[in-house]
Parts: sequence; C-alpha cells; structure tokens
Amino acid sequence: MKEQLLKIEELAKAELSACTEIKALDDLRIKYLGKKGELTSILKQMGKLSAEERPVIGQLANKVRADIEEALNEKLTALKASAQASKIASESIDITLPGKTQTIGKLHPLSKVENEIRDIFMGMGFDIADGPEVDDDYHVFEALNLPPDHPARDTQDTFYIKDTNERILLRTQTSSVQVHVMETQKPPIRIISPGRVYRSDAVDATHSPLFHQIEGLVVDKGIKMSDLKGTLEMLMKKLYGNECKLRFRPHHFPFTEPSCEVDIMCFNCGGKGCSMCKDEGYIELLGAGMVHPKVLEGCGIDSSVYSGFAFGLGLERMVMGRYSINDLRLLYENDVRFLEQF
Ligand code: 2U9
Repeated sequence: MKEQLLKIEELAKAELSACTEIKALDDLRIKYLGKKGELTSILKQMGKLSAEERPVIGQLANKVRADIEEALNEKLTALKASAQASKIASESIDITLPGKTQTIGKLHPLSKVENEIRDIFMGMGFDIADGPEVDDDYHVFEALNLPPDHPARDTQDTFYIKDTNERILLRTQTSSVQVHVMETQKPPIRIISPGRVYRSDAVDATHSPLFHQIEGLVVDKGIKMSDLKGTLEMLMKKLYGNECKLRFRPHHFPFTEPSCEVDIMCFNCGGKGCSMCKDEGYIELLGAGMVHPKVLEGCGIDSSVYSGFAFGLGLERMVMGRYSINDLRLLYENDVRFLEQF
C-alpha cells in the first residue's frame, strides 16, 4: 500500500507538471483527491491493514494528500499568473498613437440667421407661427388675392400634389400660415412665419426648388406704413448694425396695397455703386406692404376697423449677403469644409 501511495504521488506530480490549463487542473484535483479519486480508493482499503501498519500508512496517506494539494495550489497560482500575463500582453495599447478627435457639429448658416431673426422679432413681441408645407389652393393663392388666372398659379411655378377641385400643393410662400392664423385668431396679431417653401424652379446659383422664407404679419387698429418701416429698420439695424440704411421703393404685390420693395445700402461701396451691388448702390432685401383690405375681409377681419402690414424675405438671400456667399447651392451640399466656416 505504501508503494501504491508513493506511486500515486509520483503520477500526480508528473501530470501536474505537464498541465497547462486551469480547467485541466480541476480534473486532476478530482482524479487524485476527489471522493471517487485514486487516493480515496486506497484509503478505503485501510481496514485490511494490521493495527501497527494502519497509523504508519495513515500518516503517509495524509502526507501524500497534503503534498498533492500543495502541488495543485502552486500550479494553480502559476497558471493564473501566466494567464494574467498573456492577457496583459494581448491587451497592451500603444500610447504613442494619436487620439481620436471628436468633431463637434455646428448650426447651419441658414439656421443661425433664422434664429437671429426669430430672436429679434420675439424681442419686439412677435409670436412664431407654424403651418403646413402641403396646403390647399385657397390658403396659398385665393385668400391672398391671387385669382385663378394669376401667373403665380401657373403650373410652371408650383408643385401640385393633387389636381382635384381642392388642388393640393406645396406652399410657394409661408403667407398661407398667416391666412390660417387670421382665420383662427382675432387681432391684435403679431407673428412671423419662418419655413420651407417650394417653387418649380431650375437649380442655379440663385434659384432652388426648395428655399426658406420668413414672413411677418401685424394686424391691429391703426397700423400704418410707418409701423412697417420702423419694424424693418429695427430688424436690419440689429442684423447689420446701426449704420445700415434702407430704401423703400414702390412695387406691386396682389396681397398688399400699397406695396414696396426694400433695399439695403451696399456694405461694400456705401451707395456709390460697385460690382457687389451691380452699380446700383443698393441691394434688394425683401418685399412688403399694407395687407390688402380684400385679404383681411376674406379672413373675416373687418378692414374698416383693422389694418395691417406684411413682409416677406428670402432667408437664403439674407444668408448669402451676410456671409458673402455667391452660390446658393453651397448651402444645400452639406460639405463640411464649407459649413465649418460659419
Ligand atoms: C398675408 C398678407 C400679405 C407677405 C409678403 C412679400 C411682400 C414678398 C418675397 C420675398 C422674397 C417672396 O421669398 S421671396 O421670393 N415676398 O415680397 N411677401 S409682402 O405678404 C402677406 C403675407 C400674408 C396674409
């Protein structure tokens, strides 16, 4: 039995030294020290021994168990250390590599200028009005004094969605929003309506089938052309500085009477004429006027009690003027090299 015990120890140590995996080590622990293991099965035969042999073999068996256990634990520690070392080696990082820079987004120049204009009008007590981009013929044209045979209704200019009796179309101006507001709210009304508008135009440096407008509408008792002039002068002074000068020229729009176009004195030449203003001295900014009494009446507002002014500006034009951009397409291409300049 003594030889058997010593043999088990020798075999166990040989197998342990050849072992390279923690999982295999568990199997060896079961094989040699487990309940059904080799050492236990020898110990079960102790009953056959004489009274003198039993304590000697018993002591030897305990020593063999302790030796195997110690060898197992040593091996476990060694295997864990080498596993840790290879994990560290495989996960090592090269701290000399350049870091990944996080690029931070920015507002699009169209959004920047729109937000500025929104803030200026909110500061003057205006509300922001929102409305549908797809609307009916009545709100886009008819209510704005654009009769059925008016050139602006020409299919060349408008994207029609449905050509039924109602005629559903993409709005060509945000005036339709102002009509919705006048139908549902009583004066005093003081709103701006920024948003996308659509016209069937071919793309070039100054035209796009989708562009952005900001329109404004004020309706109250006693609203005069001087209120319109004061409001637009305040807007432009806040946008371009106190020195900027506006020029109001008579014009015609079906939805306003009287109507005007508003120009700003050329920043480049101060009114003398240069290539930037095409020798005009002034640059066209927007259209405006007193809301036509027919438009007020059509929206249920008594034009003998109330009057109003309205204006409309193209946001792209404002942005291009502000940042000296000469091609409108740059605003839609989403080229970061262009966008990160603002
Ligand atoms: C209502 C009544 C009248 C809005 C107005 C203009 C003049 C105008 C253009 C500017 C450049 C369109 O984007 S653009 O091509 N707009 O010239 N817009 S008055 O008049 C209104 C609006 C709503 C109820």
